[in-house]
Amino acid sequence: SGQTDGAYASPQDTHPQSEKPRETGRSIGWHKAYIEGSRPDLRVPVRQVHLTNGQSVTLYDTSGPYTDPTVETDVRRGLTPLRENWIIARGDTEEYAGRPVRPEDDGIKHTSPRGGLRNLDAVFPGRPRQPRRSRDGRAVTQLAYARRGEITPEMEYVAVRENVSPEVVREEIAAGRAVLPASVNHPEIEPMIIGKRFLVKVNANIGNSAVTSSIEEEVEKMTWATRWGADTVMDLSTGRNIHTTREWVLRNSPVPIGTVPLYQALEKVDGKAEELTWEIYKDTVIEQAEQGVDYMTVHAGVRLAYVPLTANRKTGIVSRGGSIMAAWCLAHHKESFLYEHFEELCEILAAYDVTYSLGDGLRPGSIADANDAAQFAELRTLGELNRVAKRFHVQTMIEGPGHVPMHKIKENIDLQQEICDEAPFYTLGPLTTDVAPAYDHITSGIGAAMIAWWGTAMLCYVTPKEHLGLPNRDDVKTGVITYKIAAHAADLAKGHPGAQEWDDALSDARFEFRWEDQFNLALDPDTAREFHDETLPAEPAKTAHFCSMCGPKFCSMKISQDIRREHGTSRAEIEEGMAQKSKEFAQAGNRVYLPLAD
Ligand code: IRN
Ligand code: FE2
Repeated sequence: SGQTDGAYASPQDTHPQSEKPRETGRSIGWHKAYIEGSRPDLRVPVRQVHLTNGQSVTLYDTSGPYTDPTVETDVRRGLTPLRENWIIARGDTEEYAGRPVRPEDDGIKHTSPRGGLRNLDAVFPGRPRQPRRSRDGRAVTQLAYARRGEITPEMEYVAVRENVSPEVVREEIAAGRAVLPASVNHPEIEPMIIGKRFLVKVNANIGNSAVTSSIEEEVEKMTWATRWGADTVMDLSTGRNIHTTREWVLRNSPVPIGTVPLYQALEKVDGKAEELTWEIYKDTVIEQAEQGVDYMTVHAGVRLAYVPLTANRKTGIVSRGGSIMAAWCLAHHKESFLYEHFEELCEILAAYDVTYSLGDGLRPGSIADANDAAQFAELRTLGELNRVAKRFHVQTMIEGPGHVPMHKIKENIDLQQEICDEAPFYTLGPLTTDVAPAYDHITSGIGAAMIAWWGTAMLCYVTPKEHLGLPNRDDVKTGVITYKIAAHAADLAKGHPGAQEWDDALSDARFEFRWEDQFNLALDPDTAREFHDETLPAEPAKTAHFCSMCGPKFCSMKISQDIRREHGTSRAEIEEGMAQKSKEFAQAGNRVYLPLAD
């Protein structure tokens, strides 16, 4: 286990003074508390669930200041830049004039009432800020610091969050087995870590299309996703207001933000892939790095020679980024400009501490195409690029599939870990069957749980709208909850220290019929409460000693409680109790379901 440092053994025991639960005045049933680290400006948020039996359970919390009623938040001002002093104190970055954003980058001129800004301003009205970058071109990455043996405040922060020692965090980052995505231009985030020795993380994608969303809706989707437990958010906005939308999302996000710069670069050439150039791409990467994007998907593994390998596939190339790069390679019959300029790209990312998410542009888009030559050829190139990135001290994770049947999943993670020197794997599901459109959060949740158990560090969520349309608010929530289940199931199977405490607390509440505690401990308290109330709406039902599943007479939990109470707990006594219950059951007509009113 990672629990080598006693100081972080238990949040409750170590820092009782900082656990001051506050009323939120909302029905969410938990309170925000903070665990203070070695310095007063290092306060790690946790979710304190207060149980009716006087105990409390401390859970990981991603929701940011929005759930702390003592903090005033205002989307027009943005969040407090928590990390700013840490970044400045390192003395290795400087502010500079930055790159002017041309109106055509943003598309504000084309704003229509339908995709408009609503009541938000066209530009972010919060505090003016200058972008920051490395002072002398050297890497200012958490990887560079970790390799030098430095434990940064960010590393200590995630150590408290994960209940491990700061040294474990430093070691995992230094070895490239974990990444701590935290751009020098995104001081607002609450640091988090992605790696197989830590809690499995979940990413939620927002902003799939600007046609149907306003800036306001994108900001709201981000806070909504993190409210339910998204550990990172990717802003995949395209179309109009792309720069401004991203600015609003970044300034208000408590979690790291990822993007695919290729999408915006494509906008700049009016969607004509063949007109893309390295210069346009590079310019876009710098623009986004100056804004504070923490990690970027780069499809540099789609090489010219691999494109023909997809010719006989059932579903060809399904990755958006992958198809753009394949189209470019074919149009010019040249090697990918991302592959050719990869070292230069590393220098840029190192100067802002932007983390690579090496894209899987050739991931399978159907069960038939899983684990084929194209997919694994690209993976081998990602392994090569991972080593190049590490030479430049750029933190790197590797993206993975896709659509993969269960029996072919393990090969994916094993191969990735081997080829990519154990760099964090970040997968999209995988979907374990193609036959359930409208339920692909489930087809993929199955694959996600399996691949996470075997060592995948972060799961990219899939919503019920996958393959069908754009996710709305409910879909985002369903996607996040589904993936939190997969991630937590994997944490349990991996024996992550402390993971089972949550299950144990909920099981106790269930066994003791503490309904309110069950709801409040649930991943989705609202739906749990709602379902319960559908069948037993009356208030006393929540304390009644049975649930609606078996009815008052034959609740299994009630029966075993009765046995314990009436007969003690020795084996002979239990058997006797069971025999007694069997007789009662027969006398009542051997019916499992009895009418409630009798
Ligand atoms: C994650 C793993 N494999 C792909 N992803 C996500 O898919 C990635 O992080 C990003 O959010 C999106 C990129 O899709 P395309 O451009 O590869 O289709
Ligand atoms: Fe798909």
